[in-house]
Amino acid sequence: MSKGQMQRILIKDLVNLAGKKALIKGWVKTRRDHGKLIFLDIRDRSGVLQVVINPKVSENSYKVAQEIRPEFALQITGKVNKRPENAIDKNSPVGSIELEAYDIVILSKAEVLPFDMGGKDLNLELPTLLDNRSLTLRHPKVLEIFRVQAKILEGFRKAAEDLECTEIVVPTIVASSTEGGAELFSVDYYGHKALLSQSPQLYKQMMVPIFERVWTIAHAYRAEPSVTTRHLAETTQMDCELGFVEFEELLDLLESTAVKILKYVQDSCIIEINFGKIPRLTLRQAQEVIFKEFGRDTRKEKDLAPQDEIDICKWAKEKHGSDLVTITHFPTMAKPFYTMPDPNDPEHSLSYDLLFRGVEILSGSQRRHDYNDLVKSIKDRGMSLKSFEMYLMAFKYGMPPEGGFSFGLERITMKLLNLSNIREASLFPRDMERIDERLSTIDKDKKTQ
Ligand code: AMO
Repeated sequence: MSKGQMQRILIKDLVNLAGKKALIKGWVKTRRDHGKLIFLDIRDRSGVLQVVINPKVSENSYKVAQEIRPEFALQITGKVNKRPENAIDKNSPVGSIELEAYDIVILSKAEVLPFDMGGKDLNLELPTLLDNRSLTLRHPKVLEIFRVQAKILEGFRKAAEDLECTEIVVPTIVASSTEGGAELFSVDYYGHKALLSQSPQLYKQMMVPIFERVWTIAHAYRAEPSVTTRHLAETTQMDCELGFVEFEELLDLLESTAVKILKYVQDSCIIEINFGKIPRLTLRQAQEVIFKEFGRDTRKEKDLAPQDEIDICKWAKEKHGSDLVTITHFPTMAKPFYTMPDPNDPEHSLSYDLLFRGVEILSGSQRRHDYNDLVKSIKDRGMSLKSFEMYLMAFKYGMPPEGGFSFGLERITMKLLNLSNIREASLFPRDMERIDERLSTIDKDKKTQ
């Protein structure tokens, strides 16, 4: 910055500067022409401010403004004025002031937008919203989703630090499946077959004898075979793994961690959450509730179906005033090989899911920590021991009783904001039909690159 040039002031900091001169930088959200006056709503990282361009104040600014369209990036110098009482925007923190422009510098031009972005809501169909993601993310309603998401990440990090977990970073190119199932993406790895990781699971477990308690935020890849409103092909998991901790304590810790994250978000954004005492039900008990309260007999099922999760959450809210409910003891054979069976009922496992407003947002378990038991479990599932040699080594040498859990970031975001589709809760969502561009429109050459 050359000597004598004014310093940029953020929009949020202008409120107390009425009568003073200020320089702001930002993007044009909307432009309105009223007779000889031009009004611009300018957005920077801190807020949105009305700027008035009056040819009587600055003829040059008025001339420059002629070509200004939405999304132009501008530097504007002007005088901060109090707005007349009847023009105060009560919904904006800077709604009591506006900037009267003396000088406008165009920092970057923008082409004519493909659709109107100036409205309070962005009324676009989901595919259009995603086709134009780098642009639609700029709309205040859309970017707010990711401000909330940033708070969830921050809240998780703080909660994990409170648990005295050490942060780790783990690979996503792996040799074996962790979660079982067929939902795997394969990668040509120098001529060898590798996979994209379904979860940081094996690495976080291997780190227990090193740090005792660890956390990570990791990408997880699931080749989901169908299109749903709550599955992504690439998702973000927020994981913890803790040594010398067993089932009951794990339940306490996962619930208190969830409450900490949600409270942290609630304190920084205006979101209402019901924090009654979180009810805990075994899968069987949950199925009984669904049978008794909702008249559907799911008692032979090995898991909760989407409608079951909705019903159980409805029950938890009505009977316990809680938006959260914990379900435990899923059938051992329906869970991954590392899940510890309940010693009192080995057909069922020391596993848990946390449901929030009708959707599972977390799952986890106490793990099998005995080497021989783990080997048997891998064999029982018809999996090859060869791909687990390094993992198993960690269990040969003093793995304590341990367990952990994993939150789905986009699921929490979706449910906190009552979004109808998880794709809205991912900056650049991947699904069966899309890697940024719709796959049907990517030509074949590009597909095989
Ligand atoms: P799980 O497979 O249940 O468990 O995943 C944990 C959490 O991640 C989220 N999630 C997803 N979100 C969007 N799209 C998907 N396709 C998707 N898959 C999972 C969910 C889910 O609750 N290793 C274990 C966790 C553990 O035991 O610690 C695991 O991955 O919110």
